[in-house]
Amino acid sequence: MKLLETKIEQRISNLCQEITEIYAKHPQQPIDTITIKHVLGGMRGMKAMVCNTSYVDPYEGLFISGYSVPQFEDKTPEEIFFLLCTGTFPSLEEQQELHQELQQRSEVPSYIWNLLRSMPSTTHPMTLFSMGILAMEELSVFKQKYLEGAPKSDYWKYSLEDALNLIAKLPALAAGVYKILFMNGEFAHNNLNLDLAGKFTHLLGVNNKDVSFPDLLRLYLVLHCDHEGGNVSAFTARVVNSALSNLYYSASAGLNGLAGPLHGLANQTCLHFINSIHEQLGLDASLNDISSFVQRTLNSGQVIPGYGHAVLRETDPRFTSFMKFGDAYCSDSPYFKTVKKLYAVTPQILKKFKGGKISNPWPNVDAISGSLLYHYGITHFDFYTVLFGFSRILGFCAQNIMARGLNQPIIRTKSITNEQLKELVNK
Ligand code: NMX
Ligand code: MLT
Repeated sequence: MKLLETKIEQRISNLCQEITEIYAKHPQQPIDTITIKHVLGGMRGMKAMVCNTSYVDPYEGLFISGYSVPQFEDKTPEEIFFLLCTGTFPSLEEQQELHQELQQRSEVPSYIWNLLRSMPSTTHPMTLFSMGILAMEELSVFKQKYLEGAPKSDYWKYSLEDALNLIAKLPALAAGVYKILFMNGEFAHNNLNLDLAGKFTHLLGVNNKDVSFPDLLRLYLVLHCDHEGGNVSAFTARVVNSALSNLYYSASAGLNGLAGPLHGLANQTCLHFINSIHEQLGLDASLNDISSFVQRTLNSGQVIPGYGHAVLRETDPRFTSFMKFGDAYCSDSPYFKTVKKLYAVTPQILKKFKGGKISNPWPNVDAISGSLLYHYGITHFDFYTVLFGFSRILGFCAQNIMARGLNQPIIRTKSITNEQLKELVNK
């Protein structure tokens, strides 16, 4: 892992130098004014942490080290992990080294399978996925080295070790969850010399020989990898890791946040939503009928899954990227067609709903991703968030390697009581 480690070391050194200078000269420079609206409104938009792996622009969406979605959508998850960690795409030699490292670390311990198989068959796939990762905490190199008294300056190296061990096991773990819950529970060989997405496609065992299927899974794992530091799952993973809880604890915690319907679970909810449209209006519903369906859903007090965002104020470029893929390979799919019809009518309805109180009427990544998976035969909707989580672990790992490298302290904010708020406003 020498090449990757050297690049990360250089990046950490550069970032540390920048931060040290900024901090030395401007420790009291205000970044934001914290208002009551921030404190009561989920801290929306409040700039409160540094994250160098990626950035989300409200109108242009995700950037990884300056690269926009169309500039990295054709890469592999391995290249993206390298980019998140180092700020540069890997050379061929660096790619080969990373591939070898992941290849050697891919075996999931057998006790994990026993644990997951012992759970009720009705357990949600995200629960099994998160449990599997948590239960591998036993393997943490960081934990061991910390107990042995490793110096702080080396923490990031042991986080990198944990990250590679964890990421290497994700194809087998995620596919294992799928097989235990939805198939006969028999596993394929895990020692194939394939990239993460290729291995995952093979292990999943979905009977689909379409050559574009691994490409979809590759794209899926690339597009969900990171979304800066403040989203629920990444932030949770950061908070947990800041206590020096190792990456297994931190990734498992992050996944538990991703499992909420306002966050990653929205991809599952979207497919239920489309199914309801198909059940009630048929596969060929008109735009008018779909508009009325959306309006009825809003009137009944429910959210339209896959629409809206805490930061974005335009169509999510990850949605657009999937749309291009769907147009190329899935144009006959009834699910994909309904996604497009929803896109044609929903933003205009959301703009007008309750006097325009919805900040972003445009679709996010979850509005479309599941319709493509369904087309290729992954028809168990409740598995979709596991795929999101698999990808997002790349971001959790990169963010926390960086946080340890920059020696970021334990995260601990300050809360305030109603009494104190009253005192403040009555002053
Ligand atoms: N459908 C109906 N109402 C909505 C929607 C929507 N898609 N989006 C926002 N609102 C409502 C929201 O519930 C809130 O209502 P109230 O004041 O009654 O509580 C109001 O509009 C203002 O919220 P916003 O400021 O627009 O959004 P916020 O930043 O609080 O929340 C989401 C962002 C993403 C949680 C919200 O847009 C939502 O619930 N969307 C649907 C679920 C979804 O697609 N989540 C996935 C997000 C992406 N991801 O992958 O994680
Ligand atoms: C994400 O990818 O994490 C979601 O779009 C949610 C967010 O950024 O808040």
